[in-house]
Amino acid sequence: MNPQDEKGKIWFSGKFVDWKDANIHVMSHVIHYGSAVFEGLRCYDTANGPATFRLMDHVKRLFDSAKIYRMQIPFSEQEVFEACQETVRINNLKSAYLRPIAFRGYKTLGVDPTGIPIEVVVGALSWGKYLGDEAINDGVDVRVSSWTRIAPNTFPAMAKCGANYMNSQLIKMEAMCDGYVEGIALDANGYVSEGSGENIFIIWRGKIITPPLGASVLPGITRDSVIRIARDMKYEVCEQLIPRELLYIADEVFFTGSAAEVSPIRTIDRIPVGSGTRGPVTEKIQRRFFDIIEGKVKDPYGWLSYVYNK
Ligand code: PPE
Repeated sequence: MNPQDEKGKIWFSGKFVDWKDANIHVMSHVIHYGSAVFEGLRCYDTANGPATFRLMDHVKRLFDSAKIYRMQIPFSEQEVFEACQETVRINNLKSAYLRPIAFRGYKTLGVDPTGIPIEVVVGALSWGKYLGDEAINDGVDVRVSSWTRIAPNTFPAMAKCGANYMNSQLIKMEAMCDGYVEGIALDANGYVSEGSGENIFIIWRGKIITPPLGASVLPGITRDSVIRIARDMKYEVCEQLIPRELLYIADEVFFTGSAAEVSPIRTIDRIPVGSGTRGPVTEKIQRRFFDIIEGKVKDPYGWLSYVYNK
């Protein structure tokens, strides 16, 4: 953890506590069964002060994830929204990565979660470039994972659940051990799914393609942002199954995510993607995305929520 972050305050089920006091018991349900749903989003330092990116969409996805797991969050969407904005304010942050999480807390063990209290926490971290400082401009080297993404009707991919990230850890560690930055997982049918913590897009013959929700992907909020930006830039965008080999012959490939933002991929399994550097369409979409989130151009989508209501 960053020592500066450790001086901050964390919103813990309705009140702010010091970082060191934001603790739970080791016999909490979440520790044993991974029973948490969470979000990750960024707050950007704009000309009008700090602004969270698509905060209400993240809050809604948190509540959707909880609903899938029959978890009753004891706060309203508006209260969680405000808790996130207030976490930025109370810690006097300009930019941050926010981590709202709801989990089954301490009462009894045993899989049956009946009666176990749901805790909700919002913490703020300073998080730099997710895939390395050079990633945004130069692109990253990735492999296709030998691990398959969580299969339909096992772990629901549309829920951003803590336990899903055991699968992500397998994908990420395998890639890193072999000298890659990230892995691309295929779905249970062998089609391209997503990275351990990112959605994926390819550009092929002038079309932008991303796997559909049925390919075990998280409905990424950055994914949705890029689809809307690209369509408004008059690109043809489709959600379509992607066979593995299309990764190798695509003109451009990039990842999207709150942490990864828009990160180009320059090689896959050591095969160069296109020219082996960031492609021109990726660069144009990146520029538009960063211009909006940093408040450099007018935000036509209403995606920024200014923390100080400017
Ligand atoms: N797929 C997965 C599996 C995933 O974890 C993320 C976000 C995405 C797609 C992109 O979703 P979105 O952030 O809404 O555009 N991964 C989060 C956590 C990463 C982590 O290491 O922790 C993130 O980017 O915040």
